[in-house]
Amino acid sequence: MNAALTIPRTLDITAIRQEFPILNREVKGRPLIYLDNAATTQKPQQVIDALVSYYSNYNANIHRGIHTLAEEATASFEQTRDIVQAFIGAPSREEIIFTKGTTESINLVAYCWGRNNISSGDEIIISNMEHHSNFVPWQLLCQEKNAVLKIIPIDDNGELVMEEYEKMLTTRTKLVSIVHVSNALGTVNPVRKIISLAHAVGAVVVVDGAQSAVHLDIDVQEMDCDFFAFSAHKIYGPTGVGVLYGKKALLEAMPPFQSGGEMIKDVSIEKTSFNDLPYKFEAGTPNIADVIAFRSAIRFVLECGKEKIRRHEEELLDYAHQELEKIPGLKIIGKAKEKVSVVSFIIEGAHPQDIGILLDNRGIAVRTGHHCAQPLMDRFCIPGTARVSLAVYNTKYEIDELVKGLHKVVKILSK
Ligand code: 7TS
Repeated sequence: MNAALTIPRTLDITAIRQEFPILNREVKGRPLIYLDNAATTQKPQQVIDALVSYYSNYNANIHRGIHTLAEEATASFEQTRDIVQAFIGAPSREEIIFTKGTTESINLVAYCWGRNNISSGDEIIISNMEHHSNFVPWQLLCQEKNAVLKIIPIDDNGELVMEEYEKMLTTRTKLVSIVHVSNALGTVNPVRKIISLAHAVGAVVVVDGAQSAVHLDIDVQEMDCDFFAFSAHKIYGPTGVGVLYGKKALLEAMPPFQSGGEMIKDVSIEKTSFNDLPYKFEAGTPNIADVIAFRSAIRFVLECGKEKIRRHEEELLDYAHQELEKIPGLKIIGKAKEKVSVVSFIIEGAHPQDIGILLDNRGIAVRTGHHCAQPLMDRFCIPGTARVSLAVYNTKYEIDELVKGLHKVVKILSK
């Protein structure tokens, strides 16, 4: 489907970098080296232009006006739904719900599906490497419903222990919610296998695609997940926009998430009937500008070509692994066979936060801390890591600068 949406181009990293205005800025007197892409990616000019164009030319509320601006805004907003549908291979546009991010998408499932389908003694399975947004909603649901939360363990390389997962599945398993790519380790989980095993016991599966949607080809039909959640801001798009894909039959059976305008068909003093999908789950004025600009972000990714981006990032990842391992006292956390774009590490005798501050002094942005995955940090008996996460615009030169910076960090902190 991708080819029909865009014209592919060669991956010229120098030219691509020029499309990201922020990459021209300096931090602490040095050119910015941005290696915190798992937190959020930077935005290309076409995304920024789409935002400005909406507010400059056709700002209007959608789905409710017959005037020209409202029609233009509605058409543009709905075009993003079509492109998202194609981007993840969803069977229909009604299954694409706009939210404000992965967190809200997962919470929507926990509230609307979870509270209607989970009861006392039921079991929910997640893993030890979940981001808190795919951990806490299920923990709270289990507490509320007196259900059981089971955690798939991970091994020392940061891979799921699949035999343990298989043993956990029972007829009481109602839901499995699993991260596709770990934000803290980069591990790519075998979601197809996880899903087919879960379906064999009749469980519904949620896939947290916050980190995978930008790096991997997503085909929700092939994957056969029941729900898939992701955020625009991690795919070169704006903040405040996310997507929940859900299988139509499940979405239709679920009650609304929030209520008010947009989500209704008819309201009388006695009762309210709800709007059709997807609007049943999109109460109130949505984030129109950012949804529209999200389309430009997807276009950017498709123009570059996911496969080409992946090859570039893999090359950088291998190089980063190889060079970082030469640094005395540095240990990489997360060495799964299948991993993308993330290197988490600790350095003996150095607090991750100090590593982050010293790198920032050299204009290098990395994330430090528990990465909203405290149960994972507990598993490795560490308070946190420093994390480098890569995107299409990163270069070998930047890895070299990072390595130089880390050698300095080791020198300073070992004094
Ligand atoms: N799931 C995963 C796997 C994530 O990496 C994140 C955000 C979320 C869910 C939540 O996404 P949001 O857009 O709703 O916030 N991860 C990170 C990170 O690694 N650093 O900052 C945010």
